Amino acid sequence: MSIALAPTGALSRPAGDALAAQRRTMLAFLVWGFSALMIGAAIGPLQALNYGGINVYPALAPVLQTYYQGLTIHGVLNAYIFTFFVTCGLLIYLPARELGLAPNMLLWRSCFGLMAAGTLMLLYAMFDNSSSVLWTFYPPLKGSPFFYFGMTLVVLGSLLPLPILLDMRARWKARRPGEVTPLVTYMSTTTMLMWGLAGGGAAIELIVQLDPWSAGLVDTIDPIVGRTLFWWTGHPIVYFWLMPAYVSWYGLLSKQCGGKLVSDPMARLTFALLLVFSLPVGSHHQFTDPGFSPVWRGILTALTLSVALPSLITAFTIGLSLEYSGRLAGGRGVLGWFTALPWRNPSVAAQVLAMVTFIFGGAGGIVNGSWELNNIVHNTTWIPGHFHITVGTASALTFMGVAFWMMPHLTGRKLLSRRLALVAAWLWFGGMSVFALGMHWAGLHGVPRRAWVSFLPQTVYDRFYGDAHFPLTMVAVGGIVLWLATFCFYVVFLGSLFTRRLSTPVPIPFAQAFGGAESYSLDGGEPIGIVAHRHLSPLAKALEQLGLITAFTAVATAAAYVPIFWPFVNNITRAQGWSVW
Ligand code: HAS
Ligand code: HEM
Ligand code: CU
Repeated sequence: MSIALAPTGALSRPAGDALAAQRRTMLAFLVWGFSALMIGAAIGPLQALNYGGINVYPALAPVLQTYYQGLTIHGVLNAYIFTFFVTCGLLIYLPARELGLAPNMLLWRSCFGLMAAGTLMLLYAMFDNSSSVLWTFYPPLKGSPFFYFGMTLVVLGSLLPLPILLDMRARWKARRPGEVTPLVTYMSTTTMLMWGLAGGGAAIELIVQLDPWSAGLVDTIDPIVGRTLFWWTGHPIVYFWLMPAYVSWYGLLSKQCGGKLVSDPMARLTFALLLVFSLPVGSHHQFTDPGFSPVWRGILTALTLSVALPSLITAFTIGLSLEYSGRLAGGRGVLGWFTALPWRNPSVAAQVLAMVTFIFGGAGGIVNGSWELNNIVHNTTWIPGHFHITVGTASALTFMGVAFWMMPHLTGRKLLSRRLALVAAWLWFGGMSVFALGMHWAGLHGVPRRAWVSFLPQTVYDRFYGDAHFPLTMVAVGGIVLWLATFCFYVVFLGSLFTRRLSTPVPIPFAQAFGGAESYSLDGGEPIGIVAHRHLSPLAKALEQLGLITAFTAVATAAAYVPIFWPFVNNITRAQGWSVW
């Protein structure tokens, strides 16, 4: 089946000022998100020094009164605020430009407004030292109402991109009946559908349990119900961090490398599988929690291994796409294609380094997900080791890579320094590799996570953690390198915002694919609408049934959670709040 090319402007192209408004809004999301990371990433190395036995907290007392106050600020700003803002910007801006349609600006700005108000409340609650409840805010640890109400606003705001995307997709489809959704829009919509289902757990936990409890309307709380609701959201959230990075790897990176995406349908399959498998496995964070059946723990292990499958598909599809680009650029031999990639482009370098790191992050995830092995690594520094090479690098370094082309695209100003951007990417990669290896290794020696170990007298520290001296030193060294990386990155990021040097127009690098739908970028970078698929893939067509896939996921999630919640709701626990720091 072949479908004629849409003439330029066949889809309503937004007028110039509407386009400018979209760019400004996208920039606001980017700047807010990266500002959060600036604070969060400044604190991270202090934690790395803590594990290296260096206690800097007494010197910081006016700002950070305890290790746990700093850790809460670090986790919350990095894991929620940074990621949510970048994602809620990108997943609207890119599809809007791909489809050539204007998003519902009121909703998009409301998303920003709600999350920004939530951020301010969280900052207040964390900096006044009332809410050192860590990024998981497990009850019965108790913080101030500002913390929980702020978090509620952030979660609710982060759900608003879903209706915006559904509306844009419906408008596009109404004009192009029978065609498959363009790839970037498809991936973005699937991500938001996943997040729409995932957000339910945290929303219920916050609105039903934590908000009324922190406001003093109820006295007690059920911790295990809270934890289970949290992980209903808290596992899929890791894909809410990862899938936007995949949007860039599948949807843009091949173009940046001078090649093509080798399979459009495989990208769709990955996203559809992530939608289905992300949801039911949340309780693999609770293998050591009491109260639910061992049979379910076994089933969770199997389901967790399934959620790795779409990422394995990604490894091969993206790996082959990169190989194609590298060979086009003259790369020969087994790994010549890899070195032939455009490594001088900081955006490409950052993203490919992020991928390389993710290979190890994924392998560690499979260890975590295996119930027996989880007993060895749970609650040790292995776990933060794992997630700094997943969210802390696969996602964060990819977002930095995206910022390197997107800043000039949005502002019309040059990137302050491509060389310094490259240095930042390599330092992040190098620092994180040393840091994460140290964290994993120390974890195998039993060093606990979330522990203010440097507060201990030297003899006690040596006695408990002497065996792990070398890996813990690696953690501290990695942390210092990461400080340098962060510094270089922000010189580039902030410098590019304020530089006076203008850049030539930077187009959005929408990739073309072999097979499936293709999107072209013309006209100085703004897409002209979509060229429909010439060879309609049966798989791509089947995967258009997003409503059905979402409904199936909802049923599977319910099936997974009913047996877990059942014993909890039949044995209610009533705990008083604790404020320990
Ligand atoms: Fe995880 C804990 C299992 C992926 C984040 N994870 C965490 C926590 C976070 C987190 C934040 O089952 C801790 C939360 C807390 O505070 O307690 N995780 C997994 C599994 C996967 C996984 C099975 N995690 C992620 C991602 C994250 C993330 C992604 C963030 C973005 N994780 C767990 C479990 C726990 C856990 C347990 C609980 C542990 C406990 O006890 O507390 C899988 O999705 C991983 C699949 C990934 C792969 C890798 C594919 C590789 C790719 C790169 C290709 C490279 C190329 C370059 C193309 C199979 C796609 C080519 C170049 C060449 C030279 C060849
Ligand atoms: C926790 C260091 C960047 C997210 C930690 C811990 C360390 C650390 C040592 C473990 C603390 C403990 O368990 O006691 C660093 C360094 C960074 C960095 C040196 C580089 C600048 C990031 C980034 C993200 C991130 C980019 C996410 C985007 C988190 C989260 C926690 C954490 C969610 C868990 C907090 C908790 O346990 O409540 N970080 N980090 N970090 N980090 Fe980072
Ligand atoms: Cu998980």
